[in-house]
Amino acid sequence: MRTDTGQIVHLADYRPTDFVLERVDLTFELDPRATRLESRLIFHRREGVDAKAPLVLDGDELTLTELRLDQNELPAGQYDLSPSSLVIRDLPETAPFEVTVITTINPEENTQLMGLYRTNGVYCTQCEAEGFRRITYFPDRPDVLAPFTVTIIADKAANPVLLSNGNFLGGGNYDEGRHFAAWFDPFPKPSYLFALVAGDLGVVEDTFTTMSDREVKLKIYVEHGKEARASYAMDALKRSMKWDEEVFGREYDLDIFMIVAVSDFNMGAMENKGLNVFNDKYVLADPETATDQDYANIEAIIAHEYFHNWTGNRITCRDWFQLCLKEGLTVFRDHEFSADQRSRSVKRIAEVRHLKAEQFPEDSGPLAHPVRPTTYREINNFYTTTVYEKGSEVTRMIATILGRDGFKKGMDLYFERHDGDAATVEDFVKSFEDANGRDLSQFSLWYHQAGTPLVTASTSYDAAAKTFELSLEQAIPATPGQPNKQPMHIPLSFALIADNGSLVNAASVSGGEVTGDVLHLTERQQSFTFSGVGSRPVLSLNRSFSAPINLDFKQSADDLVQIARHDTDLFARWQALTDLALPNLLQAARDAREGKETVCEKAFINALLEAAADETLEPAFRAQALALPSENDVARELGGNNDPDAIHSGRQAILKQIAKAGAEVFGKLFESMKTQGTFTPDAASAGKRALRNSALGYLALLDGGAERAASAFAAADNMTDMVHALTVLAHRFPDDAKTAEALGAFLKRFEANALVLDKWFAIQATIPGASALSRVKALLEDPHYAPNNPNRVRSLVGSFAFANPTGFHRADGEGYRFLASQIIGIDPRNPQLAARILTSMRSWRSMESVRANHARSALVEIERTPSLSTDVRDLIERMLK
Ligand code: 0A1
Ligand code: ZN
Repeated sequence: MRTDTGQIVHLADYRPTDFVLERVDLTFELDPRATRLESRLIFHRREGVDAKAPLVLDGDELTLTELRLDQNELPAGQYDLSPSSLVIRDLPETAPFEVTVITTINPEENTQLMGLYRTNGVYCTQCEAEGFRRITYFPDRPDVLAPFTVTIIADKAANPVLLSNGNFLGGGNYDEGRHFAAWFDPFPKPSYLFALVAGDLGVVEDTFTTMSDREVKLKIYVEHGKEARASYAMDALKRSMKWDEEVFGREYDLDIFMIVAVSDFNMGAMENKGLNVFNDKYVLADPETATDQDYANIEAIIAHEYFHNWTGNRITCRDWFQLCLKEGLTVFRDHEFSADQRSRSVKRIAEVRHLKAEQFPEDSGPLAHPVRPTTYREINNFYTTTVYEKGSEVTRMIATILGRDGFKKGMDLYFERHDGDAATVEDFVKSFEDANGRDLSQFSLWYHQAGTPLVTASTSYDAAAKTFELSLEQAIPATPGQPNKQPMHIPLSFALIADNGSLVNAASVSGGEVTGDVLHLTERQQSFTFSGVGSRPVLSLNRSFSAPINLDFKQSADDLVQIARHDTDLFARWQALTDLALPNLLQAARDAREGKETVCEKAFINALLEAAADETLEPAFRAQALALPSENDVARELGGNNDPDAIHSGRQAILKQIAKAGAEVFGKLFESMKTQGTFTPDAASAGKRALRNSALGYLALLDGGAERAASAFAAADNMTDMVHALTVLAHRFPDDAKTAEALGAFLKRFEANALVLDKWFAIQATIPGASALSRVKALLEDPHYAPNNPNRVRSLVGSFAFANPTGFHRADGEGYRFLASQIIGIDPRNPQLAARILTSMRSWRSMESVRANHARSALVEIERTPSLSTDVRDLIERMLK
């Protein structure tokens, strides 16, 4: 029976458990439909706890077969069983005792993919956040830590590989064709980090020698035949291990580190101790089938999960409200890793694009919540971009405020103080305060106040006094449950740029704290005065996106061009080009709505083409500059009353004008950026491909575009170029015979590769325009569609809802009705997947009224569906509030 109780959990109600768990000993006898688990748990009553207090264990969809206390069967009167708990009374007052729980579960029928399930014949587990209670009755909360011993017994022929956390203890033959393996994890861990994998898998092996000269075995398990596609992941793993030693001083701690790639997984990957389980999308790659973006994602996610070994596993979370303690910090760590492996500025641009595209809308809509929330109804709904990405930005700001050394001191103290703990955000912040002698209480508001701060800036220059004044004002919008906000500590990196492009050093600055190139805005209103400034400078503000804010700073096109040309911070140069682009895109959307021609400003086009052609700039940066703000970005800037059709056609008009003006530049780039020789996924080559492909995107807007895209598709010798050309062809010329031909050829060639098929579905799901829906509906009937595979569902239904504004937000509301029917269909099988796709509706109120009304009706239709999961119900109710 489903046990989501849907009750609201409050941070303020936290209290430790009454019983301390000393040890866990699990014996699994695997069977696809009736797996038997004998769990032996040693507890003792915590000091000071009432002698009558019962032991409460969590459970979900379990069949209890046997229950023993110190080896004796427990009489029925001594325990209570409910769908969500097992409560045992009359337990020893002080002495430790052993509870033996025997349960039976059905992995084959587990379509939620939480707990123990089967994917392509492989047994696999997912326990974060509350999946372990679907395996056995247990105190399933992150502050209950214990060493685990795990024995797995299974049919040997079907399951030659038997894995769990920790170090391998031993194994051998058992009975009737069965064999067993035993694993021991000496590091006390919470149940959400438990993992078991069993099946017939291929393996890639390597070793890593740690900084203290210990040799660690590295193993990546994949389906047979896919071994060669795991070599990039292995390389990324070794680089991550080395980097964590060098940059954070963190060494790996077990004898073995394993990764298993599975094809059915709700999220990206999971950091189970010593046994990471991955969505195979983030492990498998080769030039023929993976894009540069796939390689970058693999590198980042392999690193992310590995880094969790210290930030998440060795130091875990006291309760789920502290999720950002492990996630925000670990995202920050993986961002820094990727920045060191690739181009720091380009990485930063990509991060900020993602933050603004995903987190900013969340923070300004009905699902807004603090980085450290204080209530939840379904914890699965809090694996959000706010907790992850904004959580990372908050960590980055600590580093900006304290500087490199101060940040390092704080991290060192955090590791030293809290190794082995289930810690809190307060513990984390205190480590930085104590290591640096600095009060971070105002800064901590970043954890507690939701909403993206709006900083308004204006400047004035006094030539006679040689002073330059910057006036700042901050306002944090109201968010659900938080009508009033306190002013925050906002670190703003800045530069003053002179006429000749050089950076100006002011003689002094007054009005607030300034450290290096960072202004500390701490008041609601604050003015900084720079003195000794000989001529009017151009101010570059929030460089590197030092704070995750919306900045309202009306700068002239000339000033923005000056920044775009001269700032030493490449991020700021990209931002200036974006700030030049936006007013043109907004105006184009307004013009399109009124049926008017739009005219793009020359100053912007010239600045953009200048950057595109500038050979002193790295190609990846130039590609980022040429990728104008997306339609969703424009919608966000418009803020409300949005008409996606007008935004789309306005943006297309601007792109065409750029293409015309830059035909020569783009032609040259398309020729000169061709990568030669065998494919390598390194950042420099990827950058060239990105620039060449953005040139192709523009060229395809000119006469003969379809032929150009089709021949680029035919000539492509790697997946990046192929997917890009196919996307250009399908999105610009959906009804051209060449598109049908290319889609057909692509399908034929990659039919057997699920991850490439996902791309085939996604490209078609995102073809703009009202006809997208009928295409998506037809694809649902395609024999290659797989309604139980989360990647496939995301690639078709998810791509349509998240990344096809004109198709999804059709004025007649059909897109919303389609989504509602999908959510209602997916929810009973896989509530997490349904809930995640449903978040595509989070900004429904920003649509113009006809669409908004259709959206509301679709949400109400979902709300009225009987027996919705808590996951979906929680979101729907918040979105309709
Ligand atoms: N801790 C993982 C994310 C994750 C969360 C829940 C899951 O359940 C399906 C799976 C993974 C991470 O941050 O990578
Ligand atoms: Zn994580």
